[in-house]
Amino acid sequence: MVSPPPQRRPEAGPRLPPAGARSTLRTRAGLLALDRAVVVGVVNATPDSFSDGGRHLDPSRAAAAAAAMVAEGAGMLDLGAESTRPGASPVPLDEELRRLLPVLRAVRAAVAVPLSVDTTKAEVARAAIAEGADVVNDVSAGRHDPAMFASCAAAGVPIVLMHMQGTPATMQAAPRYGDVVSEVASFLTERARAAMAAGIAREAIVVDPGIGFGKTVTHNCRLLRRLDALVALGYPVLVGVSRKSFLGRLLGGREAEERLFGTAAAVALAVAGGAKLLRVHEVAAIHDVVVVSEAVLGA
Ligand code: HH2
Repeated sequence: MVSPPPQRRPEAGPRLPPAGARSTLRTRAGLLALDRAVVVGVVNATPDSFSDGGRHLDPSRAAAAAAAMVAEGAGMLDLGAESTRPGASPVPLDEELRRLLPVLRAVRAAVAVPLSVDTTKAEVARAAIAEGADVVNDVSAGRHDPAMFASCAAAGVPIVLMHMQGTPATMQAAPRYGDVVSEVASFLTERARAAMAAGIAREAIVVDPGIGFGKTVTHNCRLLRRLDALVALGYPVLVGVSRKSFLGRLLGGREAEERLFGTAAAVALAVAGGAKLLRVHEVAAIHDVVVVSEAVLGA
């Protein structure tokens, strides 16, 4: 079992959490402290993810990668078996389970940190929870499968509710908003209410602006700039900027694996804006970014 190295985190000075932020997330693996931002390492059991497709399909390789991410400072890992990249087509239930469960079992045996499962299907969420997943990360915010909220409520696991305009197949065609920040905030408020109406506890809800999901470069930058408006909703905020194409566009067409510095800049600003969970591929580098950002914010 690999646990994060506590000695890599210097003591931060006194810092009040932003208004409305909660400082823990209750998972079956115990309380995940969010007084400091947590790096969430991405383990994609997909052949076609835009940045790490195919790398973690093999369970023993995925477990080794997961253990390495925890040793580098990841406080949580996110496992997914359905690509949500722009233009991706949906994966059938049995194929998603066939890819995910062997990887999840191997990763669960290798690390002690909370594991989230990136899925929009209640049946996949239930199977993953039975195999030791602690959190559900639903990029459809419970809209794809009407049974999702009830499944999470019954199992008592937290859920990440992410904003997306459209579906992965169509979302980048012509994203359009009046005011992207207030529309995303209203959407997340409404989905959180629906989750609570289905029995999910308030302290088991995380919200996410869905960077890159039906958004232009300007929309993504605006959401990062105004993250305070989402933090003010009162739920921990997760942000996934890692290697995303808006960074490539801002950086003259850089490929996914050449977007680390761009990712680092966006993560530092997301932490400054109050993000508590940072979903990333390159854990060691981004852990350093988070530690330094928080030290400056706490000074
Ligand atoms: N981004 C991706 C996938 N899942 N979940 C949340 N909550 N927030 C995100 O921003 C987010 C997410 C896309 O990144 P990646 O996993 O690298 O690609 P793919 O979906 O192709 O597997």
